Parts: sequence; structure tokens; C-alpha cells
Amino acid sequence: MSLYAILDLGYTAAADAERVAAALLDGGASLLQLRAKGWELDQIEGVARRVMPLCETAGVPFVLNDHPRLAAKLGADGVHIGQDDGSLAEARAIAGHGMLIGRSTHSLDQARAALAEGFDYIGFGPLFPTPTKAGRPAIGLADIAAMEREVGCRIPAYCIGGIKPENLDEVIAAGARRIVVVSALLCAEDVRAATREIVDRLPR
Ligand code: TZP
Ligand code: MG
Repeated sequence: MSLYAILDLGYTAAADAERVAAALLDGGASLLQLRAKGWELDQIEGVARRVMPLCETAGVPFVLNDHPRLAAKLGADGVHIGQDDGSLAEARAIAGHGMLIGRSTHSLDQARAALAEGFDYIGFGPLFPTPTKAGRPAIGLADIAAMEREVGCRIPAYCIGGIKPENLDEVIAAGARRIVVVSALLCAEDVRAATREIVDRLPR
């Protein structure tokens, strides 16, 4: 089981990006995304250029949220797009072949559709209400098992949204095999220790 960490500039100051990314990587994250909602492209580029070498050294893919063109310019390993960010074909035409392209999904039907379209991986959630995506209804845990059977066995599927140490066992028991954790890591006093604690609790 693996942990996908998101360095979200809504939580982490740009000046702290390298320190926090290093802590997430050192804690055992297997994938790292830079998420910077509402930030100017040149600011995002600056942060990405500081974080990417850390990912490269750690051997962890670097994924950029939302911006296929910038992901291509940076030579990122991946780009992540939402339901309203156009088709895979459009993103692929911009990002090029060889780049991982992930899709946010918020239901079993959307997860099935992302698999059929050919996305490299999906996010599935939010499982629980979360301040990181305020206003987005929680989908609960009931569909995780079916999603894993139909989609997660074909492409990596990362359960996301409100996952924290207190509910991790419940999420795993519901059938999740990969998870994303954002605020529970970025708001921790010791980001490396919080990351390590979650990674160590994931079944091998
Ligand atoms: N997509 C669905 S839920 C979510 C995103 C980006 C936020 C997850 O953040 P947190 O803080 O782990 O709930
Ligand atoms: Mg998006």
C-alpha cells in the first residue's frame, strides 16, 4: 500500500516548500504532488523547480496539479486534473506521452469512466468532509471495495479526503489500497514523523 503526499500551498508557505517536501519524502511518501490553487504560474514554476530535485534524488515521481503545459515545460513526471479540466486526450496532447496523467473522481461511475478513458491513475473521494476541498460532499467508504475490484486492480487508485490517523484503520478495512493525505501531514508539528507514522501503518 502506498501514500501519495500533496504539498499544498494553501497549508505550506512557499518559503517552506523544500523543507516540507523533504519531510514528506523522508517520511516515506511514494508520490508527491504540488497543489497551488489560485497561484500565478510563474510562482508555481519557481516552487516546482525547488521541489523537483528533491523528488528526483528520492526517486519519487513529481506530479503537478492542474497545469499540463507547465508540467511539460518543467519535465514533471505527472500532471493531475479534475473532472472539469477537460479530457485525457486534451491533457495528453499538451503534456506529451510518457507523462503520468491522473484524474480526480468523486463516484464509482466517474472512477469507471476515468479507467475507460485511459487515465494512468485516479484519486477517489473525498471520503470524508475536508477543509482542503471545502464544500465538496463526502462520498463515504461504501464504494471503495467495488472501486478497487473494478478500477483499482487495473490502475492505481488513491483514496483521498479527510484521511487522518484516527480514521486510517477504517479506510483500510473498507478496502483502500492506496491513499492520499494532505492536511493531516502538512498541519502536523513534525511532518516527517506524521508521514512515517501513516506509512508504517499501511499494510505491505
Ligand atoms: N481531492 C479530493 S479531497 C482532496 C482533494 C485534493 C483534499 C484532500 O485533503 P485532506 O486534507 O487530506 O482531506
Ligand atoms: Mg484541477
